Formats: sequence, C-alpha cells, structure tokens
Amino acid sequence: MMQRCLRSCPRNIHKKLFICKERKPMLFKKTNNPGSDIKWYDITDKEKYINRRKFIKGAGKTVLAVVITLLAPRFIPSVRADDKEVKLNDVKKGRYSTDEIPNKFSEATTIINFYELGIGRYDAARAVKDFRIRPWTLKIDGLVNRPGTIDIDKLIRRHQLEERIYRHRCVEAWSMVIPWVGIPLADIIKDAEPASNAKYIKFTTLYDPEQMPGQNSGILKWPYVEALRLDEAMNPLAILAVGMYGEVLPGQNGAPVRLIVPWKYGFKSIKSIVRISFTSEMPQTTWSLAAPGEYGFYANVNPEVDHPRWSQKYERRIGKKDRNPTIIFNGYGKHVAHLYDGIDLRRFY
Ligand SMILES: Nc1nc2c(c(=O)[nH]1)N[C@H]1C(S)=C(S)[C@@H](COP(=O)(O)O)O[C@H]1N2
Ligand SMILES: [Mo]
Repeated sequence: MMQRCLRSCPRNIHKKLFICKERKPMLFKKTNNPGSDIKWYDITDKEKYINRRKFIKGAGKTVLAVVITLLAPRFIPSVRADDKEVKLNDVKKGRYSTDEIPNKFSEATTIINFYELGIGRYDAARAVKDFRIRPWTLKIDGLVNRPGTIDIDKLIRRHQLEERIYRHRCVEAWSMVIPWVGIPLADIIKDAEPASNAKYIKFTTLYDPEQMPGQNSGILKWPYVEALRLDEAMNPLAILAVGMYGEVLPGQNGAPVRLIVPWKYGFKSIKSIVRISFTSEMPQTTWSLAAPGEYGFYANVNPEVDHPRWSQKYERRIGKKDRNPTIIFNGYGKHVAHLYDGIDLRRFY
C-alpha cells in the first residue's frame, strides 16, 4: 500500500521538499495502483497545487498569503535580455517549421520550467530579473580537435540564424508552439571537429547559486546536465536557440543559449548552457539521475510509454481547453525515427 499525491506533483518534488509531508486526505488517497487515475489536468497545474497546499495550512496563514499576493507588484511578462545591443540580424526562415499557430509570447515567457529559478511554473519569470546573461562564454571541450571557449555574441555573429517554429512537449503532458531563432547544432559540432571516438555530446547549465536561487536547494543535482548521442545531435532538427519570437531569448527561457530537440520531452532541451563536451561514454543526465524510473536518456515523445504516474497518451496545448493525442516523436518521426532503428523504445525510453 503506498500513498500517492493526487495533485500536480509531476516530479515527486513534493516529497523532496516535504511539501506534502502531512498527507492531508484531500491531497492523498491510499492506492495499490499508482498511475491509474491522474488526469492531464491534474499534472499541469503545479502552481495551483502549491497554492492549495498553502490554503490548507490554516486560515491565518491563508489570509496573510492573500494580503501578500494582493500587495505584490504586478508581474510584467515581457522580460527580455538585458543587453539591448544584441540584435538578431539576418534570420532566415528555416525548414522544418510547423504551420500550427504559435502560442502567445506572454504564455511562452511566463509558463516556464527552469528549476534553477524556482519550481513553480511562474517563478522563473519573476526571478529572472537578477539573472545576468552577458558577458557569457561557451566552452567546447572533450573529444574534439578544436576545443575552445567562445563569446556568445561572437558565436551568434559567426553563424547563419534560422527561425524554427517547433512544437514543444513537456513530459508533464502540456505543449506549446514556439518560434525559436537558433543555430543548427550540427554547424557548431562540425566547427569543433569531433574525434572519431566521440559518441555523445553533453551540455551543462551555468552553476551560480547566487543568481540561481534554486541551486541552493537539493531538489536536483546541480549543475543541470543533459546529453544526446552524437548522431541525434547532428540531426538537422536540433538547434541551439538564441532567440524566440524574432528577439533575443528571454532569461527565463534559457538565455543566452539553450538546446532545442523538439522530438524529445522538454527536459532534454537544457537552458543557459556554458559548456558542451564530447565524450565516448553515455553521460549521466540530471533527471535520469534524480528519478531513473521516470526519465530516460532518450526521452523521445511517445504515447505508448506512460510516465509511471500518468499517461502520455494525450497532451494539452497551453491556452486551449481540449486535449489532443500525443504524436510519436512529437510529430517529427519522418526526420528522426531512423535514429532509433532496432532500439526498443519501450525499454530504452
Ligand atoms: N537548466 C535547465 N534547463 C531546463 C529546465 C530546467 O529546469 N533547468 N527545464 C526543462 C523543462 S522540464 C522544459 S519543459 C523546458 C521548458 O522550456 P521553456 O520554459 O522555454 O518552455 O526547459 C527544459 N530545460
Ligand atoms: Mo518539461
């Protein structure tokens, strides 16, 4: 018999933070059958859950919380990069864009997963004002013939930027459509000249607990690390995004440079990268270390492989009410399915 949170604790974060410690009957139900009755709308509303938890904590504190909320300055959604000098010139329309209608800029810049800046879905957009994204360098090392450290603006100037309007699917079963501006990852890899024994590519987020308050907590092992097989990284769909909606990437979306791999769950698309390393062994990645039974190395979007605590059969587009079937490889199978020939994606999720 186990106890399970019925609300939106998509990553078991409640256990790690002891938010749900008291196991109130309203939030927990005894069950022998984990994963049976969580609905898509239960797992998309982290913020609501946390607020509800506050509510239960007692009337006095609730009143205080309401007063604080009312007094708090209104949050302004359009937080952009500090550096007004940075312009994304000469952006060409890339191939591979979806013709679906992008989400609103205000949605894509406020409904955020960026645990370094907070675990609530609106936390990052608030915390981002203290996040400095210039100067910024990207280190390239490991099994390459041309290692080095490059200034991010030099990198941007050196490469042809492309707009890619991609579907974005979070493992929590919500989705968006976002017009990114980025550099094909393959271009950067070719410049680095990987050695013949380089098989994987590993990305690391900035570690700076002063600017990233989430890194003072133990919810994840910091810094955040993600990785791809080198041939996945060379796929033309993979980009390093430096902008969105035609402008410089806002801090909360992973400025100044983040990965976008649209056929995989969003947690693979690591933000605010400072280092790219080429390795011969499969690197350990943050979420698969935190919860190996829940987050695999490949993490390809797949309606047939449920998360242990919820179904992946459907998704909800942010801003829309209805739910839609999840598409294998998030709809990008034509371009990426061949990468997984002969691999049992149920076993190697
Ligand atoms: N460094 C870092 N990268 C991260 C995350 C994070 O918490 N830290 N969250 C991931 C998750 S779960 C998702 S869904 C996407 C969200 O990107 P967006 O907020 O720009 O939509 O970023 C991913 N990259
Ligand atoms: Mo996510």
